[in-house]
Amino acid sequence: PFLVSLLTHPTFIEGTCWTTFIDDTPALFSLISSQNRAQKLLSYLGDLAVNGSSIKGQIGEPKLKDLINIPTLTTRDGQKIDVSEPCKTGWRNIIVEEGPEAFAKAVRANKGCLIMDTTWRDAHQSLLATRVRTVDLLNIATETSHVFSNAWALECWGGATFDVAMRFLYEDPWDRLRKMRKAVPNIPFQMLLRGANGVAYSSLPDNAIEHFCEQAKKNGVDIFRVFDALNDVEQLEVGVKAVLKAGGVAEGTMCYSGDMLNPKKKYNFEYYMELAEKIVKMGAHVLGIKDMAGVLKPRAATKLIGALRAKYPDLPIHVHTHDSAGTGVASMVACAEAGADAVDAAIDSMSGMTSQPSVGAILASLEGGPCDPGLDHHTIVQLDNYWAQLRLLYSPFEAGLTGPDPEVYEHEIPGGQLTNLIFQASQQGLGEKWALTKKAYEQANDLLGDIVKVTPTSKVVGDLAQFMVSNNLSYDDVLTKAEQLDFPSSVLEFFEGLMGQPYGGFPEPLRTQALRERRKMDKRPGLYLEPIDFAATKQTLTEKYGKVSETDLASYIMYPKVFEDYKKFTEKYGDMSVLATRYFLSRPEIGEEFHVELEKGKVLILKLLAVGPLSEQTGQREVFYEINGEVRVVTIDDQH
Ligand code: 3PY
Ligand code: ZN
Repeated sequence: PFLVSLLTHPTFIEGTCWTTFIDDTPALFSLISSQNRAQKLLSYLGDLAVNGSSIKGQIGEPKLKDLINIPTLTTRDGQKIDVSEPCKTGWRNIIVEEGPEAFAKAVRANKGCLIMDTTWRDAHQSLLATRVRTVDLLNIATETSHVFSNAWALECWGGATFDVAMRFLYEDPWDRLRKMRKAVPNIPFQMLLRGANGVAYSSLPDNAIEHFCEQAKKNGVDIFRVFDALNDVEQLEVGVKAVLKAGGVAEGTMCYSGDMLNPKKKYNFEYYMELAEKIVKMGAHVLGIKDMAGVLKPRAATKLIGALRAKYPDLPIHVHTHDSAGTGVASMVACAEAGADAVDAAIDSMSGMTSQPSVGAILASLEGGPCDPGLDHHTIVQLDNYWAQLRLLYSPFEAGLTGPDPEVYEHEIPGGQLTNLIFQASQQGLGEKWALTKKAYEQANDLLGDIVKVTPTSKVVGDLAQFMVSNNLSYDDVLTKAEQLDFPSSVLEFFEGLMGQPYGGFPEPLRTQALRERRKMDKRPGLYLEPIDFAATKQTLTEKYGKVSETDLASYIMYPKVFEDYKKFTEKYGDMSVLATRYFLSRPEIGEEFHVELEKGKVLILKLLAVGPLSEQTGQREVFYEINGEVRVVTIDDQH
């Protein structure tokens, strides 16, 4: 492409080009680079046209064949809301201007119960396998800054979004964060941090967590919900301390498990009150209660939140739930009435079942009362029009949930995992086995000592359950044959202590019998891990990839292999974030015209002309695209 650009450049053709030409003509490089980018994009589109989507987890084609219409926002009296600029008012101003303590104080002084909208993170993690792409968040970002200007926060980062962005969407999660931040300057951004695991699945050295939080804060995160999947306070503290050091709002969080009002259950009222005290002592600005499976029933919520409210009058309390059983609205209303400062909800089209309860339903329940969240459902409905279309666009990632699952009180499977397991069961045609899997999950949890289940410990229980179903093992079989069984690696890692220490200790003799010669760590894993040598790691990456940013470094430390695969992908195909989701997931019709803006002002007009016949000799096909009026051909290996 360089030679072609050079030889066809007017100055070169006119013959006035001498030695300084290349230096004096930066446009040439930009031309070369956009030609390169167009070529890479064409390779992706060609591959999609021949082989179909390679996006993991995608089944079939999007139901929405058009681009999503962006709704026009109007006030209740029909006035058009100006969204040419992001909204400037919101709770974030207090965090930015006065800091986390002032934010906590202002929230406590606020009369109503605020809402955190989880649509940009947990809702799509729980319903659409975390597949919502940056472009689709940005397309509605300015509107969101207006509609949710009085929200506690948008939960928009962390959890599985970090891994999935690179692994399946070929996007840089940091780039997403920066772009969202620019479009929404007024609403706090909240992320989910898995304590000493960061956004990964097992512990990292403490200095990796510190570096990560510092970068997250710098790039746009305001509030960090920090939890540990076993409620192991030492593991949790690593995250809380890192957030405090980075200057973020630390939401120290306990995971709610079981049924506090049932005297037969392991985690009782006293357990949670003692845990809360430890979290407060860490210096958290906010106390989070994370009901990842949606098992916090309304009466338990009233008792727990009421007691915490009375004990900590100055501490903001923020509650998270999932609507798996269908009690999410009732529970969040109970929390609000018992004194919670904020509860989580998702926009209506992205709510319910394994996601968060519907924001519209919570608003209707609290409207006009002392806990009124101060959001206008009239404009939320208009925004929701976007999400209703988006759900059709992402239909290939739907798990096919059909109704609530009150059995969640028995199996306690967290929202996101429940969706995944249902999806897997339906893919394998295991209607009957699904009931077995749920039962096995319950038994696996008992075998492991009735642990708190959320990423990554929920995977341990899920893996053991699937292992039991596929090997036809009963609860007793696992106990009696433990010394001979090849347990899944996640189970062994849990037993080793790589995910921290469970409350009440590990189950014995199962732990020892399963581990055999493997190590046992009885202190937090970070104490055994070598600190990261940032300079050396950066050097290695720079040698490999050229320029490496601090956020690239943080991505690599969190997910070395995923980061390197992502780099390889973008070297081959370029930056996918410029491509609308409809064309990222499925090929256009022959002759259908669409646009891609490579960078500001550099728009490609594309049209798929034809897919050629299969060459018997090479196993390849030629794909013909028109790009800005010129025919281009790309040769693709046919994988069928
Ligand atoms: C995560 O860790 O990704 C979760 O959403 C836990 O609920
Ligand atoms: Zn959740």
